Amino acid sequence: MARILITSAIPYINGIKHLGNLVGSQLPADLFARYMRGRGHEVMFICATDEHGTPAELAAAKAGKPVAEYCAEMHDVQAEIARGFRLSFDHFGRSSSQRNHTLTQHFAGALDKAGLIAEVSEKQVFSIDDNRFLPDRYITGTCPNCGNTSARGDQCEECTKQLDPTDLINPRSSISGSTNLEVRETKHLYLRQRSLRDKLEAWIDSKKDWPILTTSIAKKWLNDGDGLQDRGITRDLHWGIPVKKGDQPWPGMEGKVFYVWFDAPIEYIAGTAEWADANGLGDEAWQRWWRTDKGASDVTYYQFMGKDNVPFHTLSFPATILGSAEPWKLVDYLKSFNYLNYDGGQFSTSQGRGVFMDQALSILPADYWRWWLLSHAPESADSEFTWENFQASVNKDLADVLGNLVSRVTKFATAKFGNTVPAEGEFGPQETALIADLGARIKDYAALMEAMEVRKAAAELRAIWVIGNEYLQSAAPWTVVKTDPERAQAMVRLALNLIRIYAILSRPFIPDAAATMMAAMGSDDWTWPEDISAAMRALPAGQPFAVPENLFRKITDEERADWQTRFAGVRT
Ligand code: B3M
Ligand code: ZN
Repeated sequence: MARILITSAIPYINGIKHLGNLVGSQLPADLFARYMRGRGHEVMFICATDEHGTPAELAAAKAGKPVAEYCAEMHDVQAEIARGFRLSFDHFGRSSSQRNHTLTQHFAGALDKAGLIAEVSEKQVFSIDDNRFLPDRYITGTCPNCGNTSARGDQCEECTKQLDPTDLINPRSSISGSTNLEVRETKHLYLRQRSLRDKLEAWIDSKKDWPILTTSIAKKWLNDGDGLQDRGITRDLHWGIPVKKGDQPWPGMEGKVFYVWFDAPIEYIAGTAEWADANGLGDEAWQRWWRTDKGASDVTYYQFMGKDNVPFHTLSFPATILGSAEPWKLVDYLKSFNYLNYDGGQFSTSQGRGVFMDQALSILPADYWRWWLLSHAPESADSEFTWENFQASVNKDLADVLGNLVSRVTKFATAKFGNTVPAEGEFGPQETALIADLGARIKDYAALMEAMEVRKAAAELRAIWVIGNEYLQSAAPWTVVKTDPERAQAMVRLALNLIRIYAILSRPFIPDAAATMMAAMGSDDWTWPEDISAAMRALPAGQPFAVPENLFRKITDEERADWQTRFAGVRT
């Protein structure tokens, strides 16, 4: 049994995520966590809300709520939706937790002790009317690159150029709109990442098995232009983690907070501590996942995220960990994703374009979405959601291939032999061939799941469903029963066992349908079918089974057209 630590990028608190966000981080992380648990490994799967920074403050202001209250409410909203999608986090934490405050301040202190923090005086825009500095999104103006008149201080959304607030032409406050601004000196802490460059490069080079998408982004940031830059890790904001050295004040840094991207990845660790607290466990319970001096040296750590988050996880966060010179666990494998596009364009949170997680669940259960998203995960390239494609996948893969097999077998068996697993007859050459084929395919499927080849694993799972259908088609128990009912009983017994095995294999993708199938077979034995021949005989003769409710329904053309128009515009 291995010990597997899994984290998904933690979603920003401001608003509900769209399906593109989901498939790029939380959902594939959940798939992997469920698979690893299914194989009997010890898994710790952590996610959280990312609650600091200007997006949170501005969204709270827009909602007319104190930021702490806004975050608490939005955390609950996101947690509820995560449950709706059956995301099986061991803990869904909050980056604003006391645990994260303490750990973030601890890391800053350790980095300072290691000589890796520089205090830098820099010029920043100050709003006289608002009586505050205007970092990042607090300032709006004209993009010097493309002329967009509503570019924000950190980035222009039109041309995607990264900006500094002082780059903007005709700047104004995003809070009051005031143009009564001046540039003032302010002091900030910088993490001296440049001095960690060689260490980071050696570490990245040692990761031979990482996906190309991950290493190419890491290398680009390591070597592009002037190479790795030192990075400001503090901000002049009210909401965030107060700047301290451990539990000591930091002279000159009063009233400042850490930058959101400094504390957010530390929440992976803090979230595990929150898990321990929530379960009444002591510090050793979470430290054995994170401290190599406290048992974490036998942990394998996997991260999941969209490609835009890769630089922060291959350079910035490792710089924090390596720079601390303390025995914290570094990531072992970083799985990153391209973007999912929406019906000829992009998903966009700011423009409300696409399908958002709450909307998706309001029209169909989680399994339908999970299956489509995972079987079309944007791995080697960007991929695209279209309603036609969604309808076709659901109707073919889930309703025709899997759902139909389950209902046909259980209905036929009940009609001919009653509600228990029939006892008569032996498996013949056809069954032996199916069992051999299945055994080989399950091995392939397991290898793909272990390699986190999400799309290929989905395709293999579908192929496993298909061979069951092909077997039934050619064995034709509904014909055989007329001349040789004993043979037909053996076929039905095999098919019922197949349903149980499909439940086990499919569970990481479609957990609700899997639970229904398992319950219908009157079993609760989720043991992985390592010995396929034994697994095909697992349901004892005479065991009661049931005909499950329709596992998957088809999406009609009318529904598809309706959803297509409903989600074509902008979310209000
Ligand atoms: N919250 C960005 C995002 O939601 C950011 C990820 C943090 S991971 C530590 O895509
Ligand atoms: Zn621009």
